[in-house]
Amino acid sequence: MSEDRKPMIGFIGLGYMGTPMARRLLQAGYPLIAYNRTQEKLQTIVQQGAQKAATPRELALACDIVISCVSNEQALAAVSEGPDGILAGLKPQSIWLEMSTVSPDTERHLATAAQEKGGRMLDAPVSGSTPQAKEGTLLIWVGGDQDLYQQCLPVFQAMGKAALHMGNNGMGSTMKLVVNSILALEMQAIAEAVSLGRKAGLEKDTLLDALGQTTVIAPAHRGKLENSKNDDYPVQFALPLTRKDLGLIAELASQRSVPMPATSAAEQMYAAALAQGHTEDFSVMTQFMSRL
Ligand code: NA7
Repeated sequence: MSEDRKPMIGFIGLGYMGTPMARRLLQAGYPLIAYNRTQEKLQTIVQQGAQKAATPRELALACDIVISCVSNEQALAAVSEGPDGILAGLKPQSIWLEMSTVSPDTERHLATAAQEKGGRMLDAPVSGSTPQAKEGTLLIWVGGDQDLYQQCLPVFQAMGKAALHMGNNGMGSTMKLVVNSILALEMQAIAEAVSLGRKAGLEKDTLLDALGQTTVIAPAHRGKLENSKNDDYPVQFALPLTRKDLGLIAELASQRSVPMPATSAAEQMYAAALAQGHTEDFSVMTQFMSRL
C-alpha cells in the first residue's frame, strides 16, 4: 500500500474498542469514514475529523479499506450481509480487515465471500483493552494472505504495538480465542481465590494489596484488583463479551475434540453472572463469586 497517498479507511463499529482504534487512525493521518448502528456514538469521531456513512454499503463504496469491529456474530452478519451490508458495497481490489472477535469459521466464510466480490479479507482481532486501544499498543492477531498482511502493516501499526501473522484466514481469530481462554480463566481463578481469602477471614484491602505484590497476577489482571477494592467495575472488557468468547472457545474445542474442563467450568460461572444481570467489566466476577 503506497503511503504517498493514504488510503481512505471506513470504520464500522464505534464501540468501546472501535472508537479509540478509529481515533488512532485519524491521528496517523488516514482519511476516515465511519458507520455505527447507533448514530449518537459517531459524534466523537466526527468531531475529530471523520465523515459519516449512512450504511455499511455506502461506507464500503467510499473507501479503500473497510475495518469492522462489532460485538458478535449477529452484529457482524447485520453489517456484512443484505442490500445495505459491507459485501453489497465491497469494490474489487478493496481490503477488508475484520477485527471483531467471532469464530474462525465465520472469518473464513467472510473471506470467501469477499473474494467472490473481487476483494480481499484478513481476520485481525486484537488483544488488549480500551487503555491499549487509546495508546495504540494493542496486539493484533492476523489471519490470511501473507502479502496482504505485509501491505496492511502500516494500518495495523497505527493501532497496535505489534501485528503478528498467525497463518491462513481464521488463524487470527483462533489465536485470539487461545489468548482469551487464559484471560477469562485467570479472572475466574482470582475471583475464587479472593472469595476464599475473604470468607476465611482476610480483610479485603489487605488481601487485594498483598495479591498485587505477587507474581501470580498477570499484568492484564493487576489493574482489576483496584476494581475489586473499589467495588466498581467500569467496562474495559464487558462481561457479556467474555461470556461470548467462552462460547466461541467451547465451540472450537468441541469441533477439534479438545478437553477444556477448567475453561468449561469457568464458562458456567460467567453464564450465571450474566443471568444475574452483570454487564460490567469482567472483573466483576470477584464480586459475584464473593457473594455466593
Ligand atoms: P461494544 O462497545 O459493545 O461495541 C459493539 C459495537 O457493535 C457497537 O458499535 C455496536 O453498535 C455494534 N453492534 C452490536 N450489535 C449490532 C447489530 N446488530 N448491528 C450493527 N451493529 C451492532 O464492544 P467493544 O468495542 O468492546 O468490542 C468490539 C469487538 O472487539 C468485540 O467483538 C469484542 O469481543 C472485541 P451500537 O453502538 O450498539 O449501535
